[in-house]
Amino acid sequence: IIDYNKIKEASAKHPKLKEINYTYGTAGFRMKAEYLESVIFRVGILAGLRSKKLNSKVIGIMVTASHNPEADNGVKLVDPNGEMLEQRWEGYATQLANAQSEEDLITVIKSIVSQNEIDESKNAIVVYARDTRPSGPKLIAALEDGIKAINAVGENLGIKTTPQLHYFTNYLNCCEKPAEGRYEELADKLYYEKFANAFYKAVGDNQRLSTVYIDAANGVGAPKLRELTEWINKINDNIFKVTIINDDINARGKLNFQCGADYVKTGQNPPLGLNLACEHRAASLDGDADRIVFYYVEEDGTFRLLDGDKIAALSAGFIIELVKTAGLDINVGVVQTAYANGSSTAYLEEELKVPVSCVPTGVKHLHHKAQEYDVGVYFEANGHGTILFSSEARTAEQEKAVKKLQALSELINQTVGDALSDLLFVESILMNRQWSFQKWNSIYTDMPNRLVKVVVSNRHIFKTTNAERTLVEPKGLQEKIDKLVAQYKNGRSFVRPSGTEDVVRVYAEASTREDCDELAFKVAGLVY
Ligand code: NG1
Ligand code: ZN
Repeated sequence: IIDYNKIKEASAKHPKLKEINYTYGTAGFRMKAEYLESVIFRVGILAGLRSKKLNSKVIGIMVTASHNPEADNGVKLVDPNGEMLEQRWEGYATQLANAQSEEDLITVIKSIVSQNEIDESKNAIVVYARDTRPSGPKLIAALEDGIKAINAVGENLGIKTTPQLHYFTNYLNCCEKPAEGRYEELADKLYYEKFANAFYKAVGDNQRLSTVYIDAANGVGAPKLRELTEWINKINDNIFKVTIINDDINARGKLNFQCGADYVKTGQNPPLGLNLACEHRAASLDGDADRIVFYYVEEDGTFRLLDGDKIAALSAGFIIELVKTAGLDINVGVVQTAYANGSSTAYLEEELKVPVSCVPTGVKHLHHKAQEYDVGVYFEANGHGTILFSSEARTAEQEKAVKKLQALSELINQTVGDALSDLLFVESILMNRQWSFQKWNSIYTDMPNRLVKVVVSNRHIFKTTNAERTLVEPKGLQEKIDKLVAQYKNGRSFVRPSGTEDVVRVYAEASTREDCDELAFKVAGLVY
């Protein structure tokens, strides 16, 4: 039963900062860590309510701000199947976060209870984890106060990657629950065991590849990848070689600083601390290890990025080939956002002849769309994505190719984009194909592109349509952008407000680097 007085008293210890207006955005709540205490306390309450509503199913909570600076933090909820929180409940999260007083908070809780006909007497259970940010422990303490206030059972998983939390939440709702006190350890063990075994199956006896240098952004990916690699090496110490750099999770100020997937993708250059020789294969994770981008340098020093678009193209190409060999009647589709490089879309549609759809930014949009296919490949250009295999594809009975498909379906973390599982997935395809990074890169040539941030006084006046590729407001701006774009060969540009930062993003592509940079600069000038 819900004890409203207890909630009131507990809430008074985590008062809302009056002047701040919170929104549950693309990736939950995200901002400077010092503004988040009240929000996180209330997220604990919401998770309890959601668990009660879903008949005591386990709800997950992740405390992270991913690739954002170390001083930021954030929180998001994970539904029982390991997917992002249902959209209607995002609205409740926003309402709860913005209730000014303790009385308001109780009113919002009561309205959620009555709108959803929640049975207050149901048990509630939540699991939660955090990344390596220094603000994490304090925020976890506030979260625990919220969980206790609603009389939910909370299991602390300690430090985990975001995808581990998604994976384990799903696991707890379909498999046997561990004994009390064993959750934290099992969330690691089960994850390592599953992906190490699947990797072993997927690589078969193909010839091994060279070491991959991994920039772990000085975040949680470093210790987790190290342990995962140890598990793989226990099965066979010859199939997977990594050297982890930027693995300092204890030094202040290093997380995501001039390193990590976002830094490398946006800057189109290697991270701090990595001396890339031309024969080296390298990759960068982000601060919570759900994004990955690969890269190398040519003999003449040119930097080549193998981003989310290239991962999607590599995966779709291999899967389509397996499906054909097996003679399966399975539809494969790819989901992208407006940030996908124009050349990647052309390659998928014209060379691979696979249907491609474009949806708004944010993994939840891609995930939903990908569920419409038997095999749905989705990656954001920034390296966040995964592949969904429907159960038909998983049970089809056609020998070798099917077995390989089966192994691939086990190797990818289907609850959410996961840098560590994506790394193993890519490695296994490259090993099956015996492809170098150079060969992989050559499947299509990226159009020169640029992504810039523009700080504006109010980003909320920017409204988009057409999967965010067209501005409807401010009036007249899109026409001006169109005019500029028309002046450049293969020009493409669009503008949208960020869902995670207080900026507007401008993206541009054109046939030459000079044209592309000029176009981005000019469009940014229109926005500013
Ligand atoms: P916003 O800030 O809404 O552009 C960014 C990324 C998204 C997604 C979220 C969540 C870009 C251009 N945008 O969103 O793709 O990953 O963060 O982390 O990369
Ligand atoms: Zn991330």
